Amino acid sequence: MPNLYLKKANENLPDCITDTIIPDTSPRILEKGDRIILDLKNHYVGYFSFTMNYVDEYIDAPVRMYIKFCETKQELSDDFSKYREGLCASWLQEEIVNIDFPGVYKMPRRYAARFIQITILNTPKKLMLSDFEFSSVTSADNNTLKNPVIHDPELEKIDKVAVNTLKNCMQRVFEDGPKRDRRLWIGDLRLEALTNYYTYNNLALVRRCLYLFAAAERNKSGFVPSFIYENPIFVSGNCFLEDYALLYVVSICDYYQHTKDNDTFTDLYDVMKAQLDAAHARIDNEGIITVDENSDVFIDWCEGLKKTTSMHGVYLYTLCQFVDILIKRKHKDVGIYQERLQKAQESAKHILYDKNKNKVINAKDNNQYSVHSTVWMILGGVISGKEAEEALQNALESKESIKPFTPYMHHYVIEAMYKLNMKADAVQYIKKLWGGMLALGADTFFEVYVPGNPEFSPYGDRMVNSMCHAWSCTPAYFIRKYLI
Ligand code: RAM
Repeated sequence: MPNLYLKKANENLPDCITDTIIPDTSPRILEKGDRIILDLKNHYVGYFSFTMNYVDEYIDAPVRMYIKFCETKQELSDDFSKYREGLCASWLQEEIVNIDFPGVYKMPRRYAARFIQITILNTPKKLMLSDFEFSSVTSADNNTLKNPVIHDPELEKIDKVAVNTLKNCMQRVFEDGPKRDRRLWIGDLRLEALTNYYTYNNLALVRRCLYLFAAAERNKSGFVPSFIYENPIFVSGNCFLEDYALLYVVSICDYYQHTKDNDTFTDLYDVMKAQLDAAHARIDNEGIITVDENSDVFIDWCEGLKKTTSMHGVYLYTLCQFVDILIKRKHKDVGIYQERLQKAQESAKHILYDKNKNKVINAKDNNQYSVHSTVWMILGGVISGKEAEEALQNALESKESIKPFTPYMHHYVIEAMYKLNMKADAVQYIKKLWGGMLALGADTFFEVYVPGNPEFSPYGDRMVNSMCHAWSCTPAYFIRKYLI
């Protein structure tokens, strides 16, 4: 079967749509030590080429250049040689190229950039650079992009940048970041696909990504890997985040709700079931999912975050969507999953939530108080209405609670707000977070943005952060779904 999944995934490779950007029309005469900066005027993903020629005399030695591709202005002044290695330094987009002869020079690699900086490291003679071209690539087709009227000017700007973020991550798959990691991650896919339904509506791309995960090698428990590679060959990822495995099921449910594509749902049914059954096997004798040294769970990039409550919430959230579809389809398995959902919700009410304090706090997570636990209990249907609204407000305002870090987790905070009909709070939250990135001049939204701490990186050095990151594109989804 996995091969069949792969065959289906590769039936229609996405069309690659290209656009040519000419950052500068004037030729530049340069000597050793000179530096120029080209501004593409927006963030793009693609391929760069230019022409090199001699000026007075033929250049009788190779010309050596240092070329740096920068997603933001700040990167132009970053010294990549000072990078404190957390992730591999080769993610930094820099090249030393040696050009032997005059003519057109096409750089073979794909880059994600707004700015291109060229430094002439060595040349015996003057040279001329001209015909700069950046061929941008994406599988997002502007002809299918919905262009709704957004009356609030700040939200309109946020929407535009969010759509640009999505567009640049839409390649052969929904990449997480076109600079880094350039692969298909489940958590990112789920949010990109959601936003895609309200923007480009490229359904073939979503379907392809869903089949790719079905084709992947699962671990002993039956969980799908959290990421895969597919270019030039298919390779399963070696990381098994259990919340991501469940969100894969959610992604199929979202896709089904949006398309009513029965064939895909039926094809992928056993893989979905395997994810839910693997999670069910982790339920302890108190009815709560186990998170321990044998399980890997993401939730957010917060140091020291306890994850049992959130993981249990992700499990409930997934079951809710799954059961909803099984009911609609009058599926024979509905009873099994409905019963599991009810039981797991009941256990959560008793064990994970303190009703007297109206606080999501419990011994399973060493009484740690976090926005994450509160949000996932709301999304999992454990608390609702005014009680939930108050619990969420308190968690967000409390000095003691752990707060979300990534735009990924912020997405789920906002989703919880909309579930509770807290529309004004949701808009304020979007403006504070994504508006904050806009104020920094964002052309695309970042992988991490911590207000007041612009240097923060989960990898130990900001230079390797991805500044166009899929999981940050969802304001376009919220704005288009709820505010228009
Ligand atoms: C990082 C990336 C990716 C995310 C994983 C969990 O490698 O930011 O987008 O999904 O973490």
